[in-house]
Amino acid sequence: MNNSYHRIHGEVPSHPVVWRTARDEDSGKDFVDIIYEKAVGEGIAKITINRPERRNAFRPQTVKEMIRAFDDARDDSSIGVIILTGKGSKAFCSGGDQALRKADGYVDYDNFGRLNVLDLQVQIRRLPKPVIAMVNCSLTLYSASISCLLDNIVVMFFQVAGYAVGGGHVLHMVCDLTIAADNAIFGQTGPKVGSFDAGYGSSIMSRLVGPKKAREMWFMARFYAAAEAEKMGLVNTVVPLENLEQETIKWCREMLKNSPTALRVLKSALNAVDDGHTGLQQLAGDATLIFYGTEEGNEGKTAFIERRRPNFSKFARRP
Ligand code: S0N
Repeated sequence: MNNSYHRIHGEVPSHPVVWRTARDEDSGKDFVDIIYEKAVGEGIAKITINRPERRNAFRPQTVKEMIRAFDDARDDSSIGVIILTGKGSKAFCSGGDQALRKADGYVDYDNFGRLNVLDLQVQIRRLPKPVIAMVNCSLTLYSASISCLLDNIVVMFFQVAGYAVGGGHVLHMVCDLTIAADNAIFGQTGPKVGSFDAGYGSSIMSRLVGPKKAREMWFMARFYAAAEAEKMGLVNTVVPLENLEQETIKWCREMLKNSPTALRVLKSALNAVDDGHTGLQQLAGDATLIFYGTEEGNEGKTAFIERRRPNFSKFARRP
């Protein structure tokens, strides 16, 4: 990197982050299915799906909690970037909890079927701050003994798998950026387990990897290693597991140095065409927000309050 880049942008700090757990403001209690944290003095929030025994499959409750945490992170003006990840060693998220899938959707406490993950997808897509999927995995140590003439040689090997599959794969695709550990695994399982996401799960994928590859991913329901996912354009970067959070924080800090309004407008602009009227509404809302801050926008409101005619004649009609 050249010197003038550093002069303008400075170094990205590399000190470790201190996480503070945040409570569920709605219930005043701790979250159950997720962990919600904010990095002290950083502008970073982290939402961790906390059902490792189910490979972080989500049930309606999990999704409700994620929606509340994302809402909090949106409303908290000290937060500029949000990380989504999964707890434990085996998965980012394995999609909807298949044990709870009934004829009318996923059912937990109140016996009503829901597909509320669709609301979460829309929320992430429209949230005016960058959301980064941090696709985690970790090492599982297996060992095997091989007898030989002289001795028992213990052969140890690592099997590494952090799954972002099914509805969990869709969640990472909906996020603005994805940073993956080098042995994370990606894929759709729908056609194997009798489900499909024909919404964002199909259209965003097609945008990311192209229509042919998207058909392959859905029709074949294969799994792809992180390196392959990076080649396909599914993820932004792949890093060794031990650097995953550090690298993700580095990306967050780099974005946090930039103009929040620029990031906000760019996010809605990048989504606008694909999201149709709602995409346009988000982008248009950003334009209104910026217009409110101008003297010209303010003149109309001030004139109304002062019970006089607005004077827009002084404002340039720019080419
Ligand atoms: C993730 C996989 C590949 C991990 O394999 P591994 O490491 O061999 O572990 P397992 O032994 O298979 O699993 C360990 C324990 O975790 C449970 N478990 C794993 N995934 C799920 C899950 N999704 N739901 C419930 N339980 C899960 C296992 O049962 C096991 O438990 P124990 O130890 O008690 O036996 C592998 O686990 C895997 O392939 N998992 C299933 C992935 C999958 O098919 N997910 C669902 C795909 N569909 C969706 O996500 C739909 C999403 C959705 O909501 C939606 C959205 C839009 C439109 C429609 C839908 C819709 O629902 O249809």
